[in-house]
Amino acid sequence: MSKVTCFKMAELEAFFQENSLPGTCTKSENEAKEFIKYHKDTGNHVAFVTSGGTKVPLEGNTVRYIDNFSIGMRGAVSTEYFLQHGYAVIFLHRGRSLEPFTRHLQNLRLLDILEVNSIEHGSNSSVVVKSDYCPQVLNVLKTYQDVMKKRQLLMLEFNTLSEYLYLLKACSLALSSLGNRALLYLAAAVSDFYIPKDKMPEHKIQSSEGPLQLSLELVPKMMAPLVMDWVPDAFVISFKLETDPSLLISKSKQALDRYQHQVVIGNLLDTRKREVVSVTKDQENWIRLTDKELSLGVEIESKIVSEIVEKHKKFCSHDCP
Ligand code: 9Z3
Repeated sequence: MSKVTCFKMAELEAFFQENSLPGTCTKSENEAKEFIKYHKDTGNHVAFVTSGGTKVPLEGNTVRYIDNFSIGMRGAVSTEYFLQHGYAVIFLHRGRSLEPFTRHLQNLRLLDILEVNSIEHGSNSSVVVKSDYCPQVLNVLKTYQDVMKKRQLLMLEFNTLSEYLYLLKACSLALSSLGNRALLYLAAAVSDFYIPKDKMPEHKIQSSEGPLQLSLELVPKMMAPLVMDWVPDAFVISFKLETDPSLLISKSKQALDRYQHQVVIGNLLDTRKREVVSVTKDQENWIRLTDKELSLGVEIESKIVSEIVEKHKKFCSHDCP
């Protein structure tokens, strides 16, 4: 292990020690371990998809926090396509961001689609979906139940940056037992800045103290330890987000060079739903939706995931000839 990697790991360890975690993280960690063990025994490929933005608290008793734009569409949609390709999926997502399957019902108000079904002369009544909405709900429900019956999907939540980093490490370490059958698809929008616990006020910041000056520290980079130490044999895809088109390719290549993982998917904030660039050590390949595909509702994630699955297959066959 290089000196730089050692240094980055020490930084990350210090971060974990400084930031205490809610008990829900250990529960999620145990669920992930059990899920991975089950799929290790059944011989399945497991995709670990991260999704949504991390929340960075400004106060110990948090009233205010820094957030970002991510709605978790990329991760939720990609999860459905990985499932269709036969992968078992751990979907680590920001609480209340988009989820696979329920995202199709996002435009419906729960209480508007239900009605009470009173049984004549009886005191029992039940709740049913109004007939107008039945086809839409039934379609989603059947696919979801089929996936859950096969134990193909595990949904875990994070809210803060520390929860995300803790679960990223815990799940990665557990996934390493799968060797090259593990695929990590890191689409979450992770903050680069945070306030360390010892520099954070315990209580709500008071406006009576005047204008607020914030000083944020850099979040320790987790890609180096992840690729080199936590899951050295896995197939790893990271995402690079930019707003300046002239930086997209160079920044994506830089990430690939620096961490030596398998794929960087580069995307621009404004065009992320219709084009991305997939960068590997020997090629860069634009993945785009045509106007026709867009109008037909084709999702770019269907193309991204197909390409990734092909690359993962090749990766596995090179490793085990
Ligand atoms: C992405 O680039 C994702 O594609 C988006 C998806 C967050 C743009 P939505 O959730 O958007 O569907 O609304 N994710 C990675 C973003 C990120 O934080 N990347 C870091 C960077 O660019 C590397 S970890 O430096």
